[in-house]
Amino acid sequence: MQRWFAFRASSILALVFLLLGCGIPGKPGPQGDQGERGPAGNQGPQGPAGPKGDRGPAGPQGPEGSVKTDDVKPIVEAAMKTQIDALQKQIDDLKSLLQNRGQCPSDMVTIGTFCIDRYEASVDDPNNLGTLDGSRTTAKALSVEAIPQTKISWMQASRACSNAGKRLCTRQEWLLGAGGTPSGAQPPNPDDCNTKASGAVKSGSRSQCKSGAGIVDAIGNVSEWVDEWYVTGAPVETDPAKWLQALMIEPFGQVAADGKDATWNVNGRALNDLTTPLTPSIGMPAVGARGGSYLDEDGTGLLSLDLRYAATVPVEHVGFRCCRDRTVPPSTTP
Ligand SMILES: [Ca+2]
Repeated sequence: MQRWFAFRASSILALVFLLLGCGIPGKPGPQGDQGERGPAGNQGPQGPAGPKGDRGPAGPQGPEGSVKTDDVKPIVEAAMKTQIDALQKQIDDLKSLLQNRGQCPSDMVTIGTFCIDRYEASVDDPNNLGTLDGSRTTAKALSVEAIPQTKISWMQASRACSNAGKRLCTRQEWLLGAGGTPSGAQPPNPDDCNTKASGAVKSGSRSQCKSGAGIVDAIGNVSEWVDEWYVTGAPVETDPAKWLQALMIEPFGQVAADGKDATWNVNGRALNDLTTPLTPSIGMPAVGARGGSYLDEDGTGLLSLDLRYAATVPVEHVGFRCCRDRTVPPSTTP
């Protein structure tokens, strides 16, 4: 009896599944396809297979393939050459920096701790002298064999030197650079310093006009702005109508070795413009211009000093020359 009920129950259960037309879904396997459910019992057809299990995890990375040495060699060699070339360039640059440290360029002369321009200064573009106070001066000073720049104020000249990585020479530097320049005959021979002419000549064109250090045209040609200021005090002549005459006293004193170097206005007032009538300004400090010019004949010389002009006045016969420290390379190369 009991066996009969068991048989009937299993038969009924098989019949139900058969009528429903489906199998019992299996559990999604953790990896790979799920196996089919086994038969429900000894009797009845097997149900359909359950749904496919989730996709299993990705397998581990396969072993790296082998590459031939000949294929890689040119690539490695090219990369190494690029690196070696870059390092070599850095080494060469450092060597050059060390070798040139403190050396003056060929357009300057070495004197002790500083460099001084070999030639009276020109500028790269005379149209860029800017304002007389130098605030808009973009011209760059050059030390070249050329007609030197004149009609440039002390402030503009200072800025032009600065634009070239230099500065106006100090009094000491200018005098050390100019020392030993022969004054030459008067009137000058063609190779002597240009101390008498209608205008400036090309700097470097007078072969005898060279100093002991090797700079040229320190005496004559164009007088040169130097980094020195003077409060010139009261004029010799107190009558304003005679101030210009007072300013023009030359020589003011017998100060030169040859007793001829002229000094202008060492005890007077400075001109802050050149409009006529000339009116020296009371209390206006004067900037120094040294060496004398093509106008000054015997008045030129190592100790010739012109103190008639304020720092913002451009003068027809006054130019400049630049210096710089030896240990500081120029920030720009002309
Ligand atoms: Ca000169």
